[in-house]
Amino acid sequence: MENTDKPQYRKIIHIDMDAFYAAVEQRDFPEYRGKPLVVGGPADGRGVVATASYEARKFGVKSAMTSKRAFQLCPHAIFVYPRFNAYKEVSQQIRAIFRRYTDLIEPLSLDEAYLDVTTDKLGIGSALSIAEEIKRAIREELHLTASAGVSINKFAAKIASDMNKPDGLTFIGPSKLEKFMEQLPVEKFFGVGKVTSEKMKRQGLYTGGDLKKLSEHRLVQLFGKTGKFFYKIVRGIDDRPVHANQEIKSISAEDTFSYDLERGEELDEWLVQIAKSAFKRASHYQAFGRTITLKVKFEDFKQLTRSTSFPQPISTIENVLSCAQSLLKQVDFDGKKVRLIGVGFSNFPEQYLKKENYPIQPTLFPRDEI
Ligand code: DCP
Ligand code: MG
Repeated sequence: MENTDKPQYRKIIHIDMDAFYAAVEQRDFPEYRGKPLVVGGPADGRGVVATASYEARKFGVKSAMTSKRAFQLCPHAIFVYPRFNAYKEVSQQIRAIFRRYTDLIEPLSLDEAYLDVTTDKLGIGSALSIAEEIKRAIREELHLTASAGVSINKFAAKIASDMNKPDGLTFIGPSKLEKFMEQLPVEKFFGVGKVTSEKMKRQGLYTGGDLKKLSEHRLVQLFGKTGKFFYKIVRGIDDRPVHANQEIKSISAEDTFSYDLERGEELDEWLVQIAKSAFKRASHYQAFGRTITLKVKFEDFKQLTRSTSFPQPISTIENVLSCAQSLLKQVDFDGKKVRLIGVGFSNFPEQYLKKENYPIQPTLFPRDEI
């Protein structure tokens, strides 16, 4: 007879590929193996690191730092541009592996996904065994490594997958979950950026355990809506389902210029190029939004956005261009030069876009990607 007293936990796996872009490069180009490798923009001071091999990370090279900084830290590293098509292909292959076990897959990017294997297709039953099998398939069939986290909710699975990278497999079982959350530093909680973590520390809140001492009311007072999330998560509760076919909210293109630009012809020309890139991407997915947003980042890194909306989707390049141009006219430059501009579509009509069909980090290297 079934024991109805036993709580029915979900079985959630979070998979994240190790040093993804760099690992694909090292797989495809044996001469890069075992060497510090940086995948990103040019090392001319304006480019950005997408990722670095573990050999390069030893020197402190990290995602999102300037390539110039990476070069200072590790001058003997090999620098290569990303090959998005290769990464997209691997991404489809890992998803095909996931689908052997479940259709409840929520990709977060090309290299990362949640899987709900509460009832898996093959009747394996153990989430840990499934995670092991997936890791093995990725290794044997794709010659790459992934790290997996296994737990009863998305939050814990994601934290777990990061704990023993690379090639890690970490399980946080239900009996350990609350204790685990208590010792977790506040920075690890979803939604806690630098500003919030500073704020928390000023309040003497360093760990999940510290947050747990506060009432839900107090947490909401301090942190708004996210306070509700904190209240639950420190108790090991995260009911967010694994959403297959998740909608994406915007499509955009942006570019950091090789030198900062004043208002004028050159900037206008760039705006046209970037608006065209955004349009091309939207065309690719046959998804035109009713809102166009212009993003401007100034030389002092301050950033602003201006949007305009229409009752119908903006689906011709002429309309996109004229919207973007009139939005740029409305921007007060305050005497500053511009470092980056971006143009994006949002507010899509009913037809939705699946995240899994959308390339990761679409804004990093728009010119290479399209
Ligand atoms: N990426 C990027 N820009 C960033 C972060 C990531 O272009 N700021 C790209 C390159 C990464 C890929 O996304 O290879 C996956 O991101 P991860 O954060 O998972 O990083 P990695 O897979 O490279 O390394 P890790 O082993 O830490 O997961
Ligand atoms: Mg990764």
